[in-house]
Amino acid sequence: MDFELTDDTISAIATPIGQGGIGIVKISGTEALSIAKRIFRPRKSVHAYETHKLYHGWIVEPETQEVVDEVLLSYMAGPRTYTREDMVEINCHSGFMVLNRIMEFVLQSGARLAEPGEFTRRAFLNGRIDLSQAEAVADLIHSRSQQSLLAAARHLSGDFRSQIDELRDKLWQLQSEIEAFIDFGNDLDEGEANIESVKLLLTMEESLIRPLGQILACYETGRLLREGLTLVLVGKPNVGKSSLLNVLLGKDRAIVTSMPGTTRDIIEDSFRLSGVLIRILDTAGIRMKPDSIESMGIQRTLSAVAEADIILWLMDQSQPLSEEDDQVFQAVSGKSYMILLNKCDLPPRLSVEDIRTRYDRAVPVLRISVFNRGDIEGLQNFLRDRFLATPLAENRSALIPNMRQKECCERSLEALQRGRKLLQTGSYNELVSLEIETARKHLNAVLGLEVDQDLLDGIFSRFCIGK
Ligand SMILES: Nc1nc2c(ncn2[C@@H]2O[C@H](COP(=O)(O)OP(=O)(O)OP(=O)(O)O)[C@@H](O)[C@H]2O)c(=O)[nH]1
Ligand SMILES: [Mg+2]
Repeated sequence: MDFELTDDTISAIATPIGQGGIGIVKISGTEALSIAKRIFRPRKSVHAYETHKLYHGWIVEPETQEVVDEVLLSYMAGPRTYTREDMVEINCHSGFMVLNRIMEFVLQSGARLAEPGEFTRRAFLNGRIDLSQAEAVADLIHSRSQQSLLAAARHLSGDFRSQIDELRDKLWQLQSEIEAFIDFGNDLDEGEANIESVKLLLTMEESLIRPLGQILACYETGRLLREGLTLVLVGKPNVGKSSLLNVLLGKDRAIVTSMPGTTRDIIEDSFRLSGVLIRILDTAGIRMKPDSIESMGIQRTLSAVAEADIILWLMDQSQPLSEEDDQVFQAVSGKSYMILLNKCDLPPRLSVEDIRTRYDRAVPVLRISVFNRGDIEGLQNFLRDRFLATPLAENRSALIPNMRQKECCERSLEALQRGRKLLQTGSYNELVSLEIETARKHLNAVLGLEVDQDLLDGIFSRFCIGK
């Protein structure tokens, strides 16, 4: 790695600006303490600042010594700090004016305003954390669900790094075995050589290809936990879509009337189920001869269906099936959907059997009435079991790679698969070794051992200033 480590001292406001209780200004770098001394007047005079101690006092204008705020200042000498550099944190009163004035003094006294993520970037460049941990800091900040928070926290703890480190060790081992095989292979007779290459293939499969495959499998589910799921309500007009939206949200979000065609545009909101964010879209009812506004709404319904993770197709069990249901079927078929047979409090004119015969023998059908609390809880449990009770969601210990890490793992796996093919043909063992080398490079990139400056810029630009 040959990234330039700048040795200037950086500073930023680390808390959101607003009328909060406290605000924090962070300073990191060799000049941190001397800058702080220029603008801080301690309550009791301090002979020499001790590391990891808190000091009570005032921030003063460096020139005029005018008091700006009463603060607590902490001094932490490197390397036992977030960035591994000397750090000072000023806990002051929050508020736009106060924070900005303190920041101004710090900059006047010789610090530079930090770029977004620069503190974490320094932690990475100084070797305190690897890239997967640095990314976890950003993920932690951006987490929208409890699971993704947990996943990010586990990355931050370095568990993912140990998993990748283990694979890197195994790759080393495999590579040296393959090189030995290349060097001494000619001394072996054909039978021995075969046994040797089968052994290598097995090691490759068991200790590398399979575990990498498992990491990749975690990605998809991880993405859902990280970003949440999109649930779309569809059906012909008047079947109770907006009523269901309202009960799931626990508020009157959409207008409900007994007139078909009430909802004309997509209504979007979100709620949580088992800590996972569910984005819910209520749509315009699909019908045969819509007026022009309605048909625009129906177009939007179709695009919502296209981006859905879960489709709930509502039907009114007090009405027989109609051509309009056929149209809904056209919109959802080929997708993963389930049917809710609503209005079960009314006399039935439609059975589960009717639906299965007409559309899909295997589709899950749940009978509900939006007005019945128990039915709604039943639906929530059903959704939880079907979509959120994945081994990953339950097994909090699973590690979820982010997209960049997934791509590195994918490339590593591809190289291994090419290597396996070559090894099977038995003729180009030198090339196998090259592929293993490629696989190793990509695994290194997961941890940031081999990444370029642009990539780092991309990663750290996701951070906010002060992190
Ligand atoms: N009896 C009974 N009526 C229901 C039930 N669910 C909804 N309704 C009624 O059905 C009518 C239509 O409900 P909405 O929620 O507006 O239906 P929608 O599918 O959103 O209709 P559009 O927006 O026109 O497509 C309203 O009068 C609701 O009160 C139910 O489970 N039982
Ligand atoms: Mg509606």
